[in-house]
Amino acid sequence: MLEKMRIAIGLPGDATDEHLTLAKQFGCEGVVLATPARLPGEKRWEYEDLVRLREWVESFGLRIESIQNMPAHFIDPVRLALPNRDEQIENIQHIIRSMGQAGIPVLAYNWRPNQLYRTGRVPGRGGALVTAFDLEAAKDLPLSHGRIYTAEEMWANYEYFVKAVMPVAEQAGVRLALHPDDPPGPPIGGVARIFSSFEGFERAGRLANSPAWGLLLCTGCWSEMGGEANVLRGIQYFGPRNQIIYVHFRDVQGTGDHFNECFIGEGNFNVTRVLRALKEVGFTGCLIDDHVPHLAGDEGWAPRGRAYSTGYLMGLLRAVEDLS
Ligand SMILES: [Mn+2]
Repeated sequence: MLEKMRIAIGLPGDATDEHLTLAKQFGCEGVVLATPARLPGEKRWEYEDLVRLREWVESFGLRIESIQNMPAHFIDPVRLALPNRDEQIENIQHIIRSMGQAGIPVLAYNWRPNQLYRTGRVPGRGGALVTAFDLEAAKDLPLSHGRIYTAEEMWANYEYFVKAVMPVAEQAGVRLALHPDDPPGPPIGGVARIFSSFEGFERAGRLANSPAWGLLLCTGCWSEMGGEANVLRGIQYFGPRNQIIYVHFRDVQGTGDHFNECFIGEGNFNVTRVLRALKEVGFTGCLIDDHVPHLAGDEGWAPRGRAYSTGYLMGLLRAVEDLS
C-alpha cells in the first residue's frame, strides 16, 4: 500500500493543530511524532491514547509514520540495566502491542541515555544558526549516570532488550527503528556509544535476528561517522535486507570529532547520489528532515527551516524519480 519512497516531516513533542496544518501545506502525507506530549502515562502509553493520537493526525488528512523516542525514564532502566529493568521491558512490550492494535507501525529508539551532545551553535550560510560539536570541548564532561558504562555492558543490555521485545514487535506488526548515537565516537559522560559505526549496526542486526528490527538511518550521523562512503555503505548493506525502516535526511560538514550541521546539499555527501542509492536498494519508507538550520525569525521547531528542508527533499525526490 505504501510501497513508495516519500517525504514526511518530523514534528515536536508538543505538536499542535498548526504543525499538522503546516505539514499538510508542505505537501507531506505523513508525520513522525517525537515523544508526543499528548500521550499521558508515567511508565507506559495506553491503547486508547494511541488511537486518539492517530485519529487526531488523520483528521488533518495525514498519517503517523512513526513515533520517535519514548520518554527517557521509560527506557533508561533498560539501557542501563537498572533495578526496574524488567518492569520497564514489560511496559515497553505493552506499548508495542498497543501501537500495533492502534495502527501505528513504527517505534524509533536509540541506545544513548545521554542527551544529544552539541558543543555550540555557529553561523552557517547567511548567518543561519547550525549546531556544532567539538570533542575537545566534550571529553571532560562529568559522569552523566553516576559511573562508567562500558561497551560490553551496553551490548549486554541491548541484547537483553532485543531478545525480550523483538518477538512481541513481530507479533504486533510494529517495527523498531534504531537511531545512531549522536555524536558517534568515544564515551561521553562515561557511557559507551555502541551505535557509532557500521560494525555496531551489523552486530545489532545479527543479535536481534528479527524482521521487526531495523534502522532509523540518520544520514547526518552516518556522515558524521565517515562521510559519503559510510552513508552509501550503510544503505547498500542494510537496504537490500529491508532493514532501513525510515531515514533522517540531513548532513554535516566534518566528521566525528569535529563537525557542524548545515543546509541539505552543503555537507559531506552528494545528496543526489545518496537518494539514488536509496532508490536503487528498493527502499520504500519515508524520509524526514532532522534538526534543520534555524533561519532568520525561526524559533523552537524552526518552521522556516523545516519548510525549506522539506521542500528541498520533495524536489530532489521528484527529480530522482523522474530521471530514473
Ligand atoms: Mn537523526
